[in-house]
Amino acid sequence: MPSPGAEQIWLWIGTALMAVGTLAFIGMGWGEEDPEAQEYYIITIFIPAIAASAYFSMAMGFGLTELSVPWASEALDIYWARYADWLFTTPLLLIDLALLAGANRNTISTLVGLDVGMIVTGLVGALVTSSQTMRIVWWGISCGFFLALLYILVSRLSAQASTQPGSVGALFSTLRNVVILLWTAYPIVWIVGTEGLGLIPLYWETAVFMVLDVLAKVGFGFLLLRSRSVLDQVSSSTADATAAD
Ligand code: RET
Repeated sequence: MPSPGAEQIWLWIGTALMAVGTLAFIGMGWGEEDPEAQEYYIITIFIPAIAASAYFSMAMGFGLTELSVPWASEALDIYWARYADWLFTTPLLLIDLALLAGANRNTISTLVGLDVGMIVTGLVGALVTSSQTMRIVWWGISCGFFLALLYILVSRLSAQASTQPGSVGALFSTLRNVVILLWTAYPIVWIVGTEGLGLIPLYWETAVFMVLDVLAKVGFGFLLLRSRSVLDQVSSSTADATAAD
């Protein structure tokens, strides 16, 4: 098993911050009795909990593989555990947003399907060793899924959110914008980092991914869960909608 290099420090910091985020969200949800609001806590607690495990595995060198590639003399260090983390956590983040928007099952399935497509094709890109061009082709395919996902976020999901009460709609818009901004950084870091063109070294790439992951998971979760009164409104509006059915 390859062992991590100097970038390990960022992986340990990531493990610690994700663990603190998990405990903080558990604390924030303690005593919540409303099952509709509990749903947000359950989803949002799992996000940093999964990431903490993934970061721990990467810090231990378990989530790391070394690929020998024909175009470079040195082996390529690939942290595949990132993709295992993202495969579960990015759909959970989208489900949080979709619940806030009051989205229907079809919209949720479309978002999750596109997201899984994005992560799995990104993983293929990270593992391909035939040529650097092929890696970039897979990056392009993954970006295609990502663009379709962004389109659904700004079109259908936003339209559905506009039917929610004012403060719920406002919280949705904030979180949607946070997602669009932070998530767009990932394909950029990937392509300039060691997976793609190798313009930035693994040490800095690991640092940037760690900061992005903490903001996109713990930052997002704080914005969502601190608004307990807003979450209560979503639940009452969902209850009204159910009653009206
Ligand atoms: C990859 C591969 C290259 C193309 C694209 C990617 C997108 C990744 C994204 C990841 C988001 C992760 C989050 C994690 C934790 O909170 C897979 C890098 C488009 C958008 C939000």
